[in-house]
Amino acid sequence: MAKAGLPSDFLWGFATASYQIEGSVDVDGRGPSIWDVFCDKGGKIADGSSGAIACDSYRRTAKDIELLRSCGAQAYRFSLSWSRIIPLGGRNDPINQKGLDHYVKFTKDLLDAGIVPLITLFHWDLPQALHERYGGMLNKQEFVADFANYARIVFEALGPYIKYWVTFNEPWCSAVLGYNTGIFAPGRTSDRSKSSEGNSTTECWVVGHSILVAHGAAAKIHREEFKSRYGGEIGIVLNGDWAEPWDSESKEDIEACERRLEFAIGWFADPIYHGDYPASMRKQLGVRLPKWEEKDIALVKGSNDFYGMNTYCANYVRHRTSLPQDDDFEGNVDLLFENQKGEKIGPDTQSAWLKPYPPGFRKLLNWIYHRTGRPKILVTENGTSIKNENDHKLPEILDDDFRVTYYKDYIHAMAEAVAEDGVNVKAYFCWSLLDNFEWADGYETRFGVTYVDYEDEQKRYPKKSAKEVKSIFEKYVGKA
Ligand code: GBH
Repeated sequence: MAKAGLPSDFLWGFATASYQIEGSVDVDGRGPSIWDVFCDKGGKIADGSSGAIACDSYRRTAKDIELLRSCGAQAYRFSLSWSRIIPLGGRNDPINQKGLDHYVKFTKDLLDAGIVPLITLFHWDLPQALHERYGGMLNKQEFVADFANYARIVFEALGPYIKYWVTFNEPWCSAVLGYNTGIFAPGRTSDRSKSSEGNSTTECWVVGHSILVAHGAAAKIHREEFKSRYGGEIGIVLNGDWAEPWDSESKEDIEACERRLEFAIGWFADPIYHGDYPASMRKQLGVRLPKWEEKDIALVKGSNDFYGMNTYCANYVRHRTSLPQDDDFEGNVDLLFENQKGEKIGPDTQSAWLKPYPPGFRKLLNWIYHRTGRPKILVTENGTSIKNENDHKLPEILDDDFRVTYYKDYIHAMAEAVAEDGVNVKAYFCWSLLDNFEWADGYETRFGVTYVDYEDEQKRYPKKSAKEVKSIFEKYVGKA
């Protein structure tokens, strides 16, 4: 039997993101973000909804803190809405003190409740004005300067209270889903049935590059202007799921798995930890992948104090024999849920892409740890939706054994990676504290450990998983 345990200073809690929970989109001077506009276009969100009300968390901060306490959470990861703090987003635009004060108060209230706050500066809700003014993240120079300004304002106001800063959540999603497939805001793509603008072969690579440089710029500001005053650490959060070969005997499929992980994770991790994009990406993308200017890579290389890891599931990966398409972003592979023997990687959930595979978590922790030179890892998101959860009645929904099993198995896999394999994981956040606005899937897909009744004043009902997570961690913490 493999050992399983976590260190005694291990931190665990729950995560959310501003646009998915806050609502109050035109309250206290908030400016619109690209997600407000994207939702309003129509036809983009499964149930035609938006984050206009969401979980009403902007007005229910006290309730959310009470909920966190009742779950025994030690920490809470949340994101800031840039356009609440700077409604137009830019470095020469006015600051909205009310927006900033809201987050200062919330942070202090969390600390008073004994909960460690972890702040994400950017979880996809770019101020709409920056998109309109210069194309947002397509314009590296402007975007980096504006993000740096926003970061500095936030570090100034919240520096004394924050131990862990995340610059960007999942740049892969902003780049690929926002500028290649177009299923996320701002919805740019070459597919003219979805968007009149966009170029899927180039824009995602440009956007990814801008985000990396903006991350590096913010990290430099944090280290040079704030770290000695307030302490704290800064990192980026990358998403990625484990890849198993479709044919475990095939050298090509094993290589395809590696390439898949490089396209998903190495794209961002390699510049930060090694100073350049993966060779497999250079080979496939050629000049479409931006070259590193010296001053930019100097900002990016070495910019992480910790590695923020989001992961949910795994895929079988099969190599392709055809040449890569120009808009391919996956490394010219097929992503499958069954292997050559017809075995499924995991059970269905409400999310088409998500089939739980706990052993993949341990393997991916190892892959990332060794690829990136053994950094401190914080698991900043992990969780699941449940097939047809939304169709059930409240009592059944609250009895979310599927989610409880998911957390048991995933946390166990992590505890093995730590105790058995020596991977340095220091924190873990369940996605999510609340059912919330699940982006293009709207409200029908629920990821919360807490049920939110959208028909009845966003009332919260903790599910079984909300209570179980605490006892799961009690089994492991202090045992490694
Ligand atoms: C996280 O991303 C997000 O950070 C969080 O906001 C979100 O609520 C949570 O997942 C649950 O979805 O639709 O086939 O193009 C997780 C990584 C990568 C998972 C993109 C969904 C879309 C696949 N995501 N993927 S598809």
